[in-house]
Amino acid sequence: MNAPSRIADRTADDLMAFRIVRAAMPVLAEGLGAEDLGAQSMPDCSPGKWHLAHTSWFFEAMILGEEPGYQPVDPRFQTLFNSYYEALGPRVERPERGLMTRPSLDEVLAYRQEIDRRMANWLGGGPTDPRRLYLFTLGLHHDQQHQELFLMDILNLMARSPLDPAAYRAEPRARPAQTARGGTTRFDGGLVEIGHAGADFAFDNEGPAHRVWLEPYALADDLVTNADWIAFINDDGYARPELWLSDGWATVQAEAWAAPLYWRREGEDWTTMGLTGRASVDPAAPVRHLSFYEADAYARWAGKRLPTEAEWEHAVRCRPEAFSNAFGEVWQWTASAYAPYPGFRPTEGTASEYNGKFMANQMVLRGSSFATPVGHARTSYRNFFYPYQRWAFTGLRLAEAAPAPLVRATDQGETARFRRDLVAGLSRSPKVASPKWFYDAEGSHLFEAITRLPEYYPTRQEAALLRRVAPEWAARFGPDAALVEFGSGASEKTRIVLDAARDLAAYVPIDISADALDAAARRIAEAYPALTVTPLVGDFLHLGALPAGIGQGRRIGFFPGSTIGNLEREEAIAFLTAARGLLGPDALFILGVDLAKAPETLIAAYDDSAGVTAAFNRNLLVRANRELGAGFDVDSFAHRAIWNAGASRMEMHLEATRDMTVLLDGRSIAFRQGETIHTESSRKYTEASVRELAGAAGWTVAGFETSPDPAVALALLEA
Ligand code: SAH
Ligand code: AVI
Repeated sequence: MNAPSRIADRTADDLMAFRIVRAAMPVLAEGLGAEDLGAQSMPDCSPGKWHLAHTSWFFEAMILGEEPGYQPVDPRFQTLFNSYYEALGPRVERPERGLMTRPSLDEVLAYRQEIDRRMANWLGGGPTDPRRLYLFTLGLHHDQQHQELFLMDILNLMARSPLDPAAYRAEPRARPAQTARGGTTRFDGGLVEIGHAGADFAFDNEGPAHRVWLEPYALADDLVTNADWIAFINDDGYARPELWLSDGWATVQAEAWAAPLYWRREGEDWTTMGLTGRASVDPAAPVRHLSFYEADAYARWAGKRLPTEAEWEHAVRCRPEAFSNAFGEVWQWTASAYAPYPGFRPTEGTASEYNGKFMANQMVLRGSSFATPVGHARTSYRNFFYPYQRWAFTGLRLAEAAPAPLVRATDQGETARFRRDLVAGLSRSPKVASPKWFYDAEGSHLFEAITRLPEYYPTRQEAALLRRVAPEWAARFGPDAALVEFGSGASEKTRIVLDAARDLAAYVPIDISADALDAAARRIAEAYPALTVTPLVGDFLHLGALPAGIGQGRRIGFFPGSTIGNLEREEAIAFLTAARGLLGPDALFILGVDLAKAPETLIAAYDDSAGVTAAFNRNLLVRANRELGAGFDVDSFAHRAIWNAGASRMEMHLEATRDMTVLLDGRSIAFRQGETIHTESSRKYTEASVRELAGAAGWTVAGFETSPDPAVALALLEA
């Protein structure tokens, strides 16, 4: 494509984005009268009419006004609609904005239209100056911020009226709130990166990306609810100075706070004011309209604390699916003061006043609210308010310190092994990588997501089969037995065995993925308090000794999930032989295998329609980029799932979609278009091939059970 047509495309996109963003605030104003839009309920709020005008003025002052010979729509608007830009001259101070009976609402709407017309012309000229284009995008995000302020301010105004008026028939929100999950998610912390990096738009205060140290912590999956808040009130939360920061307690006294803003006690019940008028407080809904002081006091009352902004960002970046309403319900107060990140540089020019000059005495909020326009917020987004302010759509999510991990996270040696192994595999022809490197924290989560896919039958089929055979097989374990699981992952199927063998003495999960192992071992220890749980992190192909203190009874090996199918034949035999040695002379071994079947069923299971297996496969490259500093362009590798009938195995490959050279450990590794990295084999067995494999490793097959189609099998082996 030539340069002019690229500019034309960008112009069309920008114009579309401009029209969409600019249409939103007038829609919010529809149905509200000129009186509603002219009044100001308190010094922190602005009249709706002012928001309509100021967001238009922003484009005029920042962009149009810089064009040579530009004639303002009305030069007097400069003073009326400047918010806080010292560089742009005098202005009407915020507490006085409600006095602007002139210009009228109609004149403001006409001003808005005229600015939109002039901006469309400006865009039509195909602007290319990067600084102005940045200011244009900033203007759109600024408009979106004011769309939310518009709603906050209208609500505050309506709440001042004894009539409890409804500003809207339905709450103006893009998406319904998400339902609660009920739990906390734990993070090891360590040295992590936060802040915005990359070419996408972000406000200056979100960067630069930088490293911070986090101690292990846990973050609540859900927001604090109204029911939680009522319990705090009923426990005299607003009357106990020991729960409050000194400034907070002074504010409680001075303002006579006894509940969140807008709450009113009606007999035994509470009502609150929302954009649809006054209504009963919904106990299940996240609590809104809190100051930082209240959020902090509540956290102390609950025996917890607020998360720091780095904890919040790291958690939501790593595990977005773990949290309900991280975005789109209420802004969440953090324990972090709003301060510049190391190396912060304000946007150059007038827009330098946008964020940086407010970096004192305010606290950071993360996420976004129901009133935040879709697409406006990000994981790195930093909202900020003074700690006493509570008219914004604010709430909280609790954090707490977490115990140190049971399992020490991946050591330096592991990274060195990954590097050595990957360099060796990619230096071969054809290129290969070991599937054991799939399983960093993200890879383990992706595998868990695979097990829930409709196409990936093995987990469901094997769990059902295990439920059927476990009682009979567990009867053979005998007293004081220990279950030793290889590649235990989330230890979900383990529960079926543990439930069938209630007198097991110990459980030894072994896995290469420290994060998955730690979380799983913790969950099992909590659910089975009488069981000794001793996790071992490491490669099950290099077995050491079993830990001490795991009982005197039989050792039961457990290797479900057809993970054996990921091993080459010689590896599988060596592994089964070593496991027999490890578990001792009267050991039993439960082995799960996937059986050969129609290629269509297999291919669907390894190339799912949601693309989860593709993400799992590509995660190997993502991990190599992060841990080894490799230079894979991940999007230039396509996921391939192939049935290799001769070897009776599914194969996963990553196929280069173009010729390229990738830097890894100081070497250049060349890829031709169409060349692949063979990342995984999943062997599919028959009863005969299982018997042959077990026999070659010195085991006797004492039982072989098959599930209904799509069929998998479980074998019970005796040493
Ligand atoms: N057993 C579970 C998980 C299977 S996924 C199930 O049946 O659903 C495979 C698991 O084996 C992952 O948790 C992975 O981290 C682990 N794993 C793969 N190769 C390994 C190796 N060489 N040593 C130890 N663990 C390994
Ligand atoms: C863990 N292993 C047995 C899985 C398998 O089926 O080979 C891993 C997997 N690969 C793609 N989907 C799932």
